[in-house]
Amino acid sequence: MKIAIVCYPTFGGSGVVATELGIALAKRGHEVHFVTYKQPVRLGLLGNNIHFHEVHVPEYPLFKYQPYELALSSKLVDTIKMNGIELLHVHYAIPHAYAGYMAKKMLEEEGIYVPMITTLHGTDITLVGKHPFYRPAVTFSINQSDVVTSVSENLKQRTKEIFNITKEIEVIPNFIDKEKYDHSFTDCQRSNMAKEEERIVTHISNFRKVKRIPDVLQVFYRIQKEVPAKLVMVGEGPEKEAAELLCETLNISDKVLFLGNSNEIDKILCFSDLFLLPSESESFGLAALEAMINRVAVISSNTGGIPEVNIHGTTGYLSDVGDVDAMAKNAIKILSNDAVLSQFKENAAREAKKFDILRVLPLYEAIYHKAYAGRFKTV
Ligand code: GMT
Repeated sequence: MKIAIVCYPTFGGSGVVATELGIALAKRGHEVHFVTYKQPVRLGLLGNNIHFHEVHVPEYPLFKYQPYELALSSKLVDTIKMNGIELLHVHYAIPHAYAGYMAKKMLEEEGIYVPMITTLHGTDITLVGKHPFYRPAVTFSINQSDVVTSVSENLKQRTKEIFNITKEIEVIPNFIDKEKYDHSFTDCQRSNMAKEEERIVTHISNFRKVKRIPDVLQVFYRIQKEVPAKLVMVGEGPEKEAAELLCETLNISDKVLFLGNSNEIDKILCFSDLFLLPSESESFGLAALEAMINRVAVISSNTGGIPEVNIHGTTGYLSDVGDVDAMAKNAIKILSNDAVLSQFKENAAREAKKFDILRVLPLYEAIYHKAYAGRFKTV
C-alpha cells in the first residue's frame, strides 16, 4: 500500500513508534511517506520505499501564531494527490488528527477517498485533561477517524473516560524490532562508564515533570548507599538543570553521568543493569520495553500502561508513584545478587520479545486493509 505517516519527528516516544513502524512497513514492501516538519530522528537513509515530505510553515508577520495545522493539511493534500497515497496514518491526536481530517475532506471534494487511522499515544489524551479547551476539537477528530488505535488497554480506558468517544478503539501495543537486538555486543565498553564492581543504573526520557526525575535521583541515592553503582541519565528536557543541582545536594554528582540525547540507546542499554521509570503517568513506557529487550531489569511506578509491559516480580518491580523507598528496596534486592540480577535480565528480554514487531505489524496491516476496503463510507 501507499501510506502517509504523520508524526512528531523528535525523540518523543510517539515519533519513535511512528518512525519504526514506517521503516518496518517499507521493509514489507509498502511505500511509506513521512509528512512532518523535520526528518524524524530515527529515520536513516531515504530510499525507494521511504520518502520524507517536509511541512514548511512560512513566517508571516500578521500571525502571532504560525498555523501549523493549515500547513500540514495543505501538505497532506498535495502529497496524497501527487503520490497516489491510499491511506493516512496519524500518530498523536493533537493536531495531527485534526489536520488529517481537514485534508481528507478537501480530497473528498475532488473525489479522492483516503481513510485515516489515528493512533493515540497518551500525552495527547492527558494534555486535554490539563487543558480542557482542546476537548471539542480532539473529541471530534478522534470520532471522525476511520480507525482509532491506542498503545495500551489502559490508554483506551482513559480515553473513554475523558472523551465522549463514539468510535471503537483498538489496542495495538507498541513494539520493538527483536532482530535489531539479536546481535550481542561483544564489548559494550562498560569500562568507560563504571568500575568492574559497580552496577549501572539507567534512566532515559525527555526530562519533563511527568517523568519525576527527582524520584530517579532519590532512588539512586538510596541504591548507591548499599550497592556500588553509577547512574546514567540520557535525554534532554526542562527538568535536567534541577536534576544536576539535586545531584550536588545529594552529593552523588561523581556517580551520575548526564549524556544528553542519544541515537545510541541500544549501546547504552547494553551495559546497563537496571532501568528506572518512576513516571507520574505513562500510557505504555516504550523506554522500559527498549530496556527490557536489551536485557535490563526495570524498576517503575505502577501507573498507566506500565503494568502491561513491566511484569511485577518477573521483569522488575512496580511501586506506587512517589514511593521511592519501595523502589529503592526492590532495586537493591535485584542488584545485590548476581544470580537474581541475571534471572531478572533474562526474564526482561523474554517478556520484551512478546512485543516483537513481527507480531504487531500484521495488526496494523489488518486495520489498514479493513479501512481501505471501506474507504468510500465517509464518516
Ligand atoms: O512522554 C514521552 O516519553 C513522550 C510521549 C510522546 O507522546 O511521544 O510518549 C508517549 O507515547 C509513547 C509511545 O506510545 C509511550 O510509550 C509513552 O508512555 C507516552 N508517554 C506518556 O504517556 C507520558
